[in-house]
Amino acid sequence: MTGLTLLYTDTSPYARKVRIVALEKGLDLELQATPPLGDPSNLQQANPLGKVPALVADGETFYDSPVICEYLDTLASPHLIPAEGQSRFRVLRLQALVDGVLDAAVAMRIERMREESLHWDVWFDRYRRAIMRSLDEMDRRASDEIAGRMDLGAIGAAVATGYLDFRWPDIEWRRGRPALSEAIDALSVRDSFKATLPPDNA
Ligand SMILES: N[C@@H](CCC(=O)N[C@@H](CS)C(=O)NCC(=O)O)C(=O)O
Repeated sequence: MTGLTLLYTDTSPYARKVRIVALEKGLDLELQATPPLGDPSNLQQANPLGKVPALVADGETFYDSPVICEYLDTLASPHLIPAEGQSRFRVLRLQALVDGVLDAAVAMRIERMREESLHWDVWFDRYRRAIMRSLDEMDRRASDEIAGRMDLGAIGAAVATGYLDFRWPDIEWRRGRPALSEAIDALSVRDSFKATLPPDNA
């Protein structure tokens, strides 16, 4: 296999998901720190959307994080996305839910980076409500789809809640969600999760 280079930042939760997948599978990723907001040309060449993560592999580039994870899953065991059947679509559905939580949490952050007179509470509150409903759904699904599992859905759930701890601790995602909280605690002791935590000071 040729080299795998990941354009990433250490604060991007989408990139963290990819890095955890690679670590769990024992795949060696060359990490290339590429802050997207500086519009670096190598990132725009790899991904015209100008977003991280982007993977350069085998003379091809891949984006976005679900596609990169699916690609990595073909390269080595253990497989983190079931090949077929209902279990495959449960994992992909959970990934869609938790990536949606990330999309809303990132959008809330962008919204609050605007100067105060431009804050738009209607959208901010809408994103926040979507996150709350999705966390409730994750809690309902936790015992069947997260607890004791090592697949892309469970990884994504841990990454999404980790990002809320990092950027939006006031959401208190654990409050009233004991099943989700317990399932995430059990996953978080793994080396792959500990090695990819966002920096303290970002
Ligand atoms: N759906 C994408 C989302 C990637 C994304 O939004 N990345 C952010 C960093 S966390 C980014 O690069 N933002 C720069 C921009 O939007 O221009 C994925 O799953 O990879």
